[in-house]
Amino acid sequence: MTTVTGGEACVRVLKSAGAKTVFGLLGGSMLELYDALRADPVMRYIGARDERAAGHMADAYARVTGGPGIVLGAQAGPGVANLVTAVAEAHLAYSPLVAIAGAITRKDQGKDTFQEFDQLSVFKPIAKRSIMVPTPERLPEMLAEAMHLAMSGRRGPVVLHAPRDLFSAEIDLPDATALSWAEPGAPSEKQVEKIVALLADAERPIIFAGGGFKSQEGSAALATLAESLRIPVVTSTGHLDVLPSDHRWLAGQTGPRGNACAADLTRRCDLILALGTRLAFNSTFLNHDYVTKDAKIVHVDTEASAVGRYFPVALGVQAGAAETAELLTARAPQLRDRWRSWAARFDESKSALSQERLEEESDTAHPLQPRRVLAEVRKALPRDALITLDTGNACLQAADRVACYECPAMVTPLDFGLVGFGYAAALGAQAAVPGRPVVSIMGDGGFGFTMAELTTAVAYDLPVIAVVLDNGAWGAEKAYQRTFFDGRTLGADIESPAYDKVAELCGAAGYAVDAPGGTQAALTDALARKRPAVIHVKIDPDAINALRKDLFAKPK
Ligand SMILES: Cc1ncc(C[n+]2csc(CCOP(=O)(O)OP(=O)(O)O)c2C)c(N)n1
Ligand SMILES: [Mg+2]
Repeated sequence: MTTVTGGEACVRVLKSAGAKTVFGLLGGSMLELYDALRADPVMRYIGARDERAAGHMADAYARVTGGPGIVLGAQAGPGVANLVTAVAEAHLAYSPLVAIAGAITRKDQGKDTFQEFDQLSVFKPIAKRSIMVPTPERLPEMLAEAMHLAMSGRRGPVVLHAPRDLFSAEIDLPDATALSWAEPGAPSEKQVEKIVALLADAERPIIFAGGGFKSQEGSAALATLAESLRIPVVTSTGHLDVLPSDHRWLAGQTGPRGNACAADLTRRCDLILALGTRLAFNSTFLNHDYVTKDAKIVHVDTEASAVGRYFPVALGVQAGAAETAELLTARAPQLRDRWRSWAARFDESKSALSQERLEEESDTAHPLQPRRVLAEVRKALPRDALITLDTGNACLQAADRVACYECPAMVTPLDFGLVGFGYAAALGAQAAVPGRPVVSIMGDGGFGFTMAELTTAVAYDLPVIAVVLDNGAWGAEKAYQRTFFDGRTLGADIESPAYDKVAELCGAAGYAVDAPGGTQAALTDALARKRPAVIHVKIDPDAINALRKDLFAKPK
């Protein structure tokens, strides 16, 4: 037992959970915690220019390391309010973000005190839990509980509100014990038998893999299963990295944001082995446009309430994806080779797709087409690169065109679909994997949201390379205006500064590109320099298309 301040206690508890990096923006509500962080030889603090960005950084850090990711909303009131967007994003991404939110000193609470708002309530509907620490003694216990809640079952963000006076109070802290979390369970022998029986009956099976595989071990278990069964794998949106992009059995991302080969499989299969995916809106539109009615579904997820939620299932199993893949692999020899003609059909449609992608590499159109730029990104990046995407039309085109090899290698906004996530996320990811190249693909609008974080990249030596695809518009929304309102637009066109010059002003490297070959050359140069960089690429303003045709359909 030692006597420490509340701030010191927080740092000790964070360390006992294995946290090494904390993100935030300075505020007066937890200065003792900052002082303890400063004094600690192991912990790294990364200070952002906006709490929202700090939250995205911690979210991406959590997704890449396996969590938790810690963000400090160090200023009660406005600083904490700025975390709302980041917490909502983490909520829909099931990301174990833990926000320590400063709150008004206990004796002043409820008096409309300076910077007071009902922050406990604001986060209740958008976080897994929003909890207030009542006394100094409970601060370490409740911080440990916040991380435990974030990491257990279906993961998600937790906001721990701590009144300012708790951080300076002296408390007795028991000796630290390492915190640990439950592993997802394996399916029972009986459940494995049932899956095997359904597979044995199937003629056109596929694996529909999701974020449940998102670790190196998960990816390896999935690869072994696909190779053993010799059946194709489609991935859910944002999780293309669950298999290496050159994997023999990978079709790619399916659904509205996916490719034709993967969509063809989900439309024609007769058995879907859905592992570690919620089969959610972004991957399926929750209807049968992309997922055939005729397929039986085996749905395996760690979260029981996700199983069978949107599509009726032939078999639902609450278990981990990797654990299930490992058990099924053992049964594969008795099954494989019965799907040869199905595999041949897959090979054919995959080689057509590969041919298309190959042609994109030599597209010489002017103005530059996003597909050509993305082909150059694909060619320039080494296998250990990690890519983050944003929301928007250019990133939509990137989602299935970039290549990923070492899982986790892709971080995207997932279902909250927010613009202004990707660059900050890249900084958080870079902090998690300092030795790997991290590239953030952004639209011109999205980069504008977070360009102030260029200074964070420089100050904390985070050598992220941003590739900004500038179509002079809020392209994804402009596409809807143009398509559904006879070409009329309002607020769609934007003019951005030369982001390469902005980068240089901030101390990063800048490149301007408007011709074929330029992106690859700039990226190769930036990778060699190992410092923050922005590649501002002018692309065709007309290379945008409306994703959903049903949105503005007139009722019949
Ligand atoms: C925070 C937020 N604001 C607005 C939107 C609506 N929105 C979706 S895509 C998009 C356009 C993004 O523009 P840009 O980053 O330039 O990418 P582009 O679509 O042009 O490739 C907008 C405004 C959103 N999803 N999130
Ligand atoms: Mg744009």
